[in-house]
Amino acid sequence: MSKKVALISGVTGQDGSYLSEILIEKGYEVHGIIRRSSSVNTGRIDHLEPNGLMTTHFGDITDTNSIVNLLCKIKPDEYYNIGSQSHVRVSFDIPEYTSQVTAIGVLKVLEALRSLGMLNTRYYNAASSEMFGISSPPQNENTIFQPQSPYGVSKLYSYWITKAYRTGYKMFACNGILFNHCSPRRGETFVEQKIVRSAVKIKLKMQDKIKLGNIDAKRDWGYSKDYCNAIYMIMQHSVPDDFVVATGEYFSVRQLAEEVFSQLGLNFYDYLITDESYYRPNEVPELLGDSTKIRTVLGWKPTVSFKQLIDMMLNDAMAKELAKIPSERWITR
Ligand code: NAP
Ligand code: G4F
Repeated sequence: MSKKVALISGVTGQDGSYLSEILIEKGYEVHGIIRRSSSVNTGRIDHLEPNGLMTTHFGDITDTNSIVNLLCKIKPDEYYNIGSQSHVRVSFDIPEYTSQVTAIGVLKVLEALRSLGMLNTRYYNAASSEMFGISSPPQNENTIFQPQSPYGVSKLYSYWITKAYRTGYKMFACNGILFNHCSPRRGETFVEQKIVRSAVKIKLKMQDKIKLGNIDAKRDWGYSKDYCNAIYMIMQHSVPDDFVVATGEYFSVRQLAEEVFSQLGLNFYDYLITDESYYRPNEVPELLGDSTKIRTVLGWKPTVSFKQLIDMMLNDAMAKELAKIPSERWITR
């Protein structure tokens, strides 16, 4: 039997790397779209492509021709579109660009599939809990969307356009409404990774303070690999549908920081500097997911708790920093 073929945009990111591993393990022929950058940014997938486990191609979801050419060449059975300008704070600085990538980029991929007649290619859209904005928690598939950022509004466009192509053209097009998720591979400018890496550097006397914005916002944090398994399950379902993916537990940024610093024997408040520049024009105060639907319909559940996640990220960050300094200067946890 021939291998199933998957194409992923956003493959160099946190989720792209875990999703690639999952698909490779399941026997897929995996292709990823990468963007040209002045410095190499394939660190998260360097264990895959050089070993012949996947193939990357230059492209961009805002560049229709590159998408059309890749679709014609690769003919994927499944297209995972997880490429995005994914930083909420930054979306206020570059709102137009964020919309071009995060909203219109999704339309371009869907329209490329439709106009090429590739209606049997299954399509996944990375929607986001940020779409719920200021709606009261807990949020599920029936909660009203009230996005507060250019990013959230763009994701809402991506969500609705995916549904419109599903109903209008009978495409297998689905949305994953994922709540915050992280891992040792999480980008350094998202708050949980910033706190973990900063706390480790403070412990090792390589940094003095940590500058943060609103530490009273609450988030429902899960483990990226668990969430990439959910993405795969959504795409294997018998019918295309939309699912919330979340742990059902939430914590404030303050609680997260207290826990991280205390695991290193430090008092968070001795090092905190509040920096207005990290505040957002609009905040999303509380995100807490109700993932009953995916648990019931697909049998998905998270495997890593909040504390285990922090531990995993701390161990990784500590190992990386220690690798940079001579062993006689190690002061560990
Ligand atoms: P990430 O680490 O920031 O990765 C984003 C990926 O998108 C990168 O590979 C990036 O490529 C790529 N990308 C950006 N612009 C692109 C473009 N124009 N064309 C093609 N690719 C482009 O994000 P993540 O945490 O893995 O998240 C994956 C997806 O889920 C994103 O759509 C994000 O918005 C969404 N999401 C994430 C979370 C979360 O908590 N992690 C929650 C809900 C939804 P470069 O490496 O070249 O920049
Ligand atoms: O880590 P964050 O930047 O994540 P945010 O805004 O929740 O967005 C993430 O989750 C979304 C799903 O809900 C994804 F769609 C999106 O792609 C991304 O992965 O900020 C979390 C909270 C915010 O309330 C923010 O105001 O932390 C607060 N915060 C406080 N100080 C900070 C900082 N956030 C960042 N990034 N940096 C700070 O210094």
